[in-house]
Amino acid sequence: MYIYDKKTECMSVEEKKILQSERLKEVVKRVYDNVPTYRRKMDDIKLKPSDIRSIDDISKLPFTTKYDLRSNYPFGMFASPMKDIVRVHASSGTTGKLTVVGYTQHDLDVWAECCARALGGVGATRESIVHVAYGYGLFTGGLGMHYGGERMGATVIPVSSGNTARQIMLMKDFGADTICCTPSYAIYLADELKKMGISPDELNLKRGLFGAEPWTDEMRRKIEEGLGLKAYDIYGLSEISGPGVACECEMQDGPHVQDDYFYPEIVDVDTLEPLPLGESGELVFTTLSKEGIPLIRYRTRDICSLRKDPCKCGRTSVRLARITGRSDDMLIIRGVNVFPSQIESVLISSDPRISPHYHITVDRINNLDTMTIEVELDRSVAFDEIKTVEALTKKLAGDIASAIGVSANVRLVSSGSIKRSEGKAQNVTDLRKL
Ligand code: DLL
Repeated sequence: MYIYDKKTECMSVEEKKILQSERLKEVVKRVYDNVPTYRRKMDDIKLKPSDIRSIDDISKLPFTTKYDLRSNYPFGMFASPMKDIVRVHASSGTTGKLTVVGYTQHDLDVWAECCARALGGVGATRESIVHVAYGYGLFTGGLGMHYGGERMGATVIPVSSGNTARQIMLMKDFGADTICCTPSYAIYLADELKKMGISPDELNLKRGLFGAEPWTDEMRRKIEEGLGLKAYDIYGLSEISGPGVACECEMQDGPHVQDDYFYPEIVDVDTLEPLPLGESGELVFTTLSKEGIPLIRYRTRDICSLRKDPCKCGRTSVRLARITGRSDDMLIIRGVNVFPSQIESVLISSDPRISPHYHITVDRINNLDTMTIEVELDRSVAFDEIKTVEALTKKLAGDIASAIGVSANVRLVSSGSIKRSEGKAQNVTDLRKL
């Protein structure tokens, strides 16, 4: 059962450094001995596990990227034999293939502990009823918060995403005091409540843990008002474990990184040199205790900065500033990660009458992300063949939805009508104000 682990969460900086150093040494040895990619990367720079003596040596280690995971698809980066892997999750890759991660029982235990810490840090207790409306499945949101809730002894409602009217009925009837979902879904829920003439007072919600996509303080205010709760930011990524890598405490002043398990760095996007505290750059994580797929200096592509100023809650962990963007072209649409290259792959394979020229426009309408994909028809198809265009549009929309896991409005346009760029292709216009 989880009880606020003050001893660990409020550990002195010196103690934390000793713990991080010990764990780093172990994890480096583990990947060197078990993962050929890491052995090769370290051999290439003539680095031996014994050269890593403390956490201060971390910058000597090579980086890991999504490309490493992709080129070792599906299980080639695992550091444990498959008999010890008890769960697999996955997130979007840059192509049709997913980015796959594996967990040993120890990894699941640590992950549940991190999510329990996140829930406990915002005031949930074993008396709480936790409504988990993140998707369950390969996405880590649902199961991550689910096991976190159970770990703390709360009552978990594994409702998953979708069917908003039913979600509202269940929240009312079961009296959930804690909700976990994406911030955009929280806003949508608030709007639906209003439409149904239900006041937030008729629900028992006290707090919500919102993440999986970027959001703003303005959205926080809207959610708090619309659902009658306190809204907290929770951050994570499947490569590092899932939700709970970092989470705000009741002070609502930036997510605390669980830095006894995940060591954060900020590096310059171009030079990859570590940046001084407070400067904005790419967030990099090293997993300090993972067995299934330990990652060394994993480049998250998220842009943010770190803070070490003391938090009023007493936790001593490093905090994240809000994520302000990405250093790659990944889009997050209604909580689902989408790479334009995934859409490109569909265009190439879907139908020869469709050309690979496209433009994506992302917007937020009535608080819901929308994605419109304009695609040029091949020159061989006359744009006025209405039946053909309709059938192709339907097929392409279906192919895209099944490839990326989120629906898009597809508009076929005549050949040559999408503006060609002279330099780097400008395939995406994001009109959301985040
Ligand atoms: O989104 C895990 C998660 C689930 C986090 C539920 C929080 C709550 P992935 O699908 O692998 O994992 O996507 C990870 O989502 O690199 C960020 O770009 C983005 N992201 C996650 N949380 C936040 C947040 C889950 N609080 C990617 N703020 C990350 C901004 C976030 N971006």
